[in-house]
Amino acid sequence: MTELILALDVTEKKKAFSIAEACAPHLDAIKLGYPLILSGGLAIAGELEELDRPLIADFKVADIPNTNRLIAEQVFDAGFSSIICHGFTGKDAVQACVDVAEDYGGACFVVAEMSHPGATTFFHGGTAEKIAALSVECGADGIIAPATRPERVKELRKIVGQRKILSPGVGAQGGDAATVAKLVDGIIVGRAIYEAKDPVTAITTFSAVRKT
Ligand code: OMP
Repeated sequence: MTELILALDVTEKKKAFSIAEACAPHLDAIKLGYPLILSGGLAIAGELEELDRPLIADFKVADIPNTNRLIAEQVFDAGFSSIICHGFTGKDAVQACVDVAEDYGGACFVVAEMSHPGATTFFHGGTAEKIAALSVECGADGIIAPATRPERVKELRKIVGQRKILSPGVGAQGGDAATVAKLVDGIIVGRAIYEAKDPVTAITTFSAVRKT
């Protein structure tokens, strides 16, 4: 079944916790990024561990190899099981994140192409394909590819094969969950769940389209 990952971009800690608690039984993982971590601190990851869902650190790490390594170590020490890094930084920088993930028994996902309209400026013209190939070369667990462009996901799938594709852009950014769920291993959904009047009910609409 295609995994359902909640992007918990809620900056109010108490609200973030109550949404995570209510939604956790219906989720495969929870993704935390700058909005919640900068407002609530890295220790939130440890506190959310009690919900017993894998935690993905979305810092889109994009620095030199040594700094990437230091960041990744902090992420896994904090209790995350996966990290997302950028791929345009090149082989050595991506490899640093992959190696740390492996040392901790975790996973590393590399952004191959972003989901927002402006992403086409730099990710198109062969760049996303190169990043996807680099991800495979580095032994990453998978890539991030846009639910807003299913045809691009299909192209990138040809490159990454069995490796996982996690796909954001469903709902608020216009991506169609039913279309993309057939193509990827996990859909990442934020606002369409956490801004819904009833987030658990919102989840059931996504659960319905996940293939078996
Ligand atoms: P919503 O647009 O609210 O569903 O949130 C999407 C989530 O996925 C946010 O946390 C984004 O930061 C993240 N994301 C994208 O939207 N597009 C990308 O290309 C990559 C990511 C990501 O790496 O998760």
